[in-house]
Amino acid sequence: MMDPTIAAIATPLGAGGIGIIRMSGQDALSIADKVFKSKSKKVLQEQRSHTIHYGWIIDPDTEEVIDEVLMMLMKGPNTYTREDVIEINCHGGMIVIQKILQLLLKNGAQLAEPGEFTKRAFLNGRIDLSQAEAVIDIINAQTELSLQSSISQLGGTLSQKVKNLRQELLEMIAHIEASIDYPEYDMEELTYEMIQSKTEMLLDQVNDFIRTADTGRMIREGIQTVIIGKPNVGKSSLLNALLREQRAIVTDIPGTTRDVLEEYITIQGVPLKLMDTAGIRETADVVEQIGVEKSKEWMTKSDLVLVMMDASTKFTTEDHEIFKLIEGKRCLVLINKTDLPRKLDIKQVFAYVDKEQILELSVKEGEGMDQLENRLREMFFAGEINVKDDVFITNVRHKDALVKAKSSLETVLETIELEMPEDCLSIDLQSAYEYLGEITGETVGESIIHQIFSQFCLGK
Ligand SMILES: Nc1nc2c(ncn2[C@@H]2O[C@H](COP(=O)(O)OP(=O)(O)OP(=O)(O)O)[C@@H](O)[C@H]2O)c(=O)[nH]1
Ligand SMILES: [Mg+2]
Repeated sequence: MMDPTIAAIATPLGAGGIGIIRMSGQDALSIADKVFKSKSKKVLQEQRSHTIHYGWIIDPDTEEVIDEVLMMLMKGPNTYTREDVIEINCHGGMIVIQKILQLLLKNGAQLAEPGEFTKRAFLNGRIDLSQAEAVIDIINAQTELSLQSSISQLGGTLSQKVKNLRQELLEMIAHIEASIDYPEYDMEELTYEMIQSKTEMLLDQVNDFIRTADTGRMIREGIQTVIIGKPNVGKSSLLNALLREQRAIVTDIPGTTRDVLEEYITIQGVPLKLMDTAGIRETADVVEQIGVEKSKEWMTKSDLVLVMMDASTKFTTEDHEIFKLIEGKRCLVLINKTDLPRKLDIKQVFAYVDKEQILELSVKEGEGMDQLENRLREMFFAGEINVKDDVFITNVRHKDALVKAKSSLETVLETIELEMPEDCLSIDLQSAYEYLGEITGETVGESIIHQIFSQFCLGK
């Protein structure tokens, strides 16, 4: 049985210059012919693929002219879904677009589910699952880097690497199986040492992948950056200055910020998820106390801590507490309010961090802000993030699959250590092979596929 022909609105709802309705399936052209009258009386089904036709959408039952349109005609298999595809470019009004869609549905199309066009591209073998996921990521990309990495994933860079790994596993499994099943054949013997070294090599590659996941997450979600410090040092002022808007409340009353504020910004191409927190101090105020606890909690979860200090006040036990909290975290110390007379003894800061980690600034005067931005860029960009050529694991599902494959490969190595029989090896090699297949979708269940595509928007 063939799949039904599906249709959906592909452009966002609301008024716009142009609206696009998309239709895919074996009846796409014949349905289009029912509702379309070309200026030169052309029959779409007889036209060449990848051509555009001018005319009107007319309800065949009532002869009502609904809109003046351009019809894009694409015959399978060289289309997004590999099926025949029609895209109707009409005027971008809510009512017009809806009316055309309704007309297609009345004439034999079915309303597409979210992501169904891309799902067909996957099921018809044009793209694999990781590429389909890249399509969602491109649509949802919040940062330039995230977009670049998704485009590269759509191009198949990740798929290719995973395929290579799986191919090597498959060859190994086949070799082991063959030597068990047909011992009489004179094959090159696969020794335990050979299996071991090959497995170690594959494990290394899997581990390399897993290691990119942290950077991948930062590319996708932004680098989690928390501003912490004593009350009143200027944390909220810094957030506002970086955002270039008055997002957080700033007053000269210590303890102004009670809750964690979260904002996404891109600084010189570096995506940051920036968090302003409540100033850390001992307090009897219950609300503030909760805020302080939250500050500490976020701090431990962050990729980068910006510790802010006030140059016009002395180093206190609270600062000492804060430096103890951030031990082992990637951090920058920002000494603010350099426009005021200095009371802070910088030597006390040297006790906790290196000189290179300290920046002096005045948020109020805008001094040192450029240096801060350059510094952030250097920290994350020192030529190391090259999303176009390198593969980064940006998807949690992919990371989970890799972690499972890793553990199977580790079991293989343990089995070799214990000198267990060869067929035991093959079981775990097999599961590593299958886990990796989850990334590209070769070994993934219906429900996961359904779940992935349900995250799509309509018409994609
Ligand atoms: N002189 C001077 N004042 C500043 C500077 N940066 C911030 N301030 C002032 O310091 C006071 C506190 O600023 P906030 O940004 O609210 O400080 P905070 O660290 O968020 O304070 P809490 O939310 O209470 O923890 C405000 O009056 C700011 O205008 C600076 O560079 N120089
Ligand atoms: Mg504040």
